[in-house]
Parts: sequence; C-alpha cells; structure tokens
Amino acid sequence: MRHALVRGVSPAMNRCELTHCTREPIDIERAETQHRAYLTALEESGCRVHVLPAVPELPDCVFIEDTAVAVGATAVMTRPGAASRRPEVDAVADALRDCLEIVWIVPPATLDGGDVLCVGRTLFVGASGRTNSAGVAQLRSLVAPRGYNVVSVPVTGCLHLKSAVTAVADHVLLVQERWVDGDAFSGCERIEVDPREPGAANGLWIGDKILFPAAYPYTAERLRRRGLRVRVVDVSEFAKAEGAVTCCSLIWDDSSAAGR
Ligand code: CIR
Repeated sequence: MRHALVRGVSPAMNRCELTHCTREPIDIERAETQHRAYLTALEESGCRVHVLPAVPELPDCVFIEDTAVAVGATAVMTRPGAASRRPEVDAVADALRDCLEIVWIVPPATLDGGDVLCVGRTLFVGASGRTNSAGVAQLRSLVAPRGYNVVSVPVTGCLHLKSAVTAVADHVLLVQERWVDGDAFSGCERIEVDPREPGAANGLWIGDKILFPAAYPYTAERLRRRGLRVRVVDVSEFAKAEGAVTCCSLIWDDSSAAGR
C-alpha cells in the first residue's frame, strides 16, 4: 500500500516564507479547493491519504514534504532551513511514528525535504539556501547503514533541488538546467522543461502517472510525447507561496516499511 501524508492549508499562508518570488495575495479559499483536488488526485493515483490539520500559526505547514524524508522504512525528520518552519516538524513525526522508524537531523544541520531527490538507492541532496553541508553529512550517516548513498548537488537560482529537477519515471528526470547541472545525475535520462516555462521542473511521479501543474502545458506535452501519463492539477495558489506538487505530500510505501 502507498501512503500520502498531507497537511491542511493555514489561514495565514499569506505570511509564508518567500525567497525568489514576489509576494502576491493568496486566495485561501481557492487554495483549499485546489488542495482538495490534489488529495483526490493522490487517492485516484492509489495512495491512502492521511490528513494532518493545518496550524494557523504555521503559514507554510501545507508544504509537508520539507519536514521529513521517507527512506525505506525510516523517516528522517528534518530541521528546516527557515526557522519559522521548524515548529512544523514534531506533529509530522507523531503522525509517522506508527508506520516508520523516526530519526532526526539535529543542529547545526539544516535540511529541507524539498532538497532530497531519491533515484533508486541514491539520494541527491541540493546544496541550497535551505540545506547546509552539516545537513548533507548527517543525512549521509543516517541513511548509509540503511543502504542508501548521498550525493550533494549545487543548486542556484531556485528554492530547492526539486524546484530544478524531479523524477518522472524510473531513472527519468525532468530538469531545469539553468538551476542545476544535469550532468550531476549520471545514469539518468533527462527531459528538459520547455523554455517558455522555467518553473516547470516539479512533477510528482506516483505509480503510472505524474501529477503536474496546470500552469505548464508545454512541458506537460513534452512528458506526454515521451510516453508518460500526466494528470494536471491546478496549484496556482501554492505557486504564489513558492510551492508546487511534490511539496504538498509525504509519500511512502508499506512494502518498504515491512519487516522493520
Ligand atoms: C518556503 O519558502 O519554505 C515555502 N513558502 C515554500 C516551500 C515549498 N517546498 C517545497 O517545494 N518542497
């Protein structure tokens, strides 16, 4: 069974962290409607969806991906690079505890889940404004005994590694080469985003399809031409908060957690 943990939209999302985007008003009601449609898309992609309530004091809590990294039967609880987001983590650990073994990133390390891209047994980790070298080192020592290796990848011009590159099929990556050097991902096929859509590298590959933002039809067409199935979701309000489709869920499989 595949599981997705999601968290509701904070009524304070207009006070979210912003790094590369200019602040624009977020319509909270519309964000909630988009969030419900996203949950439906997760369910229809075969996930059992678990919902944590939003916390009004935590503007970015919907972006649950940043709080943990599921690695096989283990959840690595992060220490987000933005101090305002650190109080998000404890409730996520409590929600995961029954399903996954919990381990922690601790100070002075910082790590955002949006910086971790898993391809097979390799975790590519963005050296971004949110994830520091101690975060990369701690992640490496936590996952090495579990059979995973960690490769640090420089990221410039965007928030997270997964703003610049995501997996859209087994060893197939969707890449924005302006923000990350595609040569870092040896052994993977690369599809470049359409040049008219610089922010289009974030897709969520689940099972046989990719959840993909409605804002990027040209890149969606590239994915379809490559023979991949795309399900479009409108995440316009989350994009104003510098989020996209991977960041609104934490996904893990029972099979990888079995036998722990
Ligand atoms: C932040 O800056 O932390 C949030 N406003 C957006 C986080 C998006 N997270 C992600 O893409 N993994």
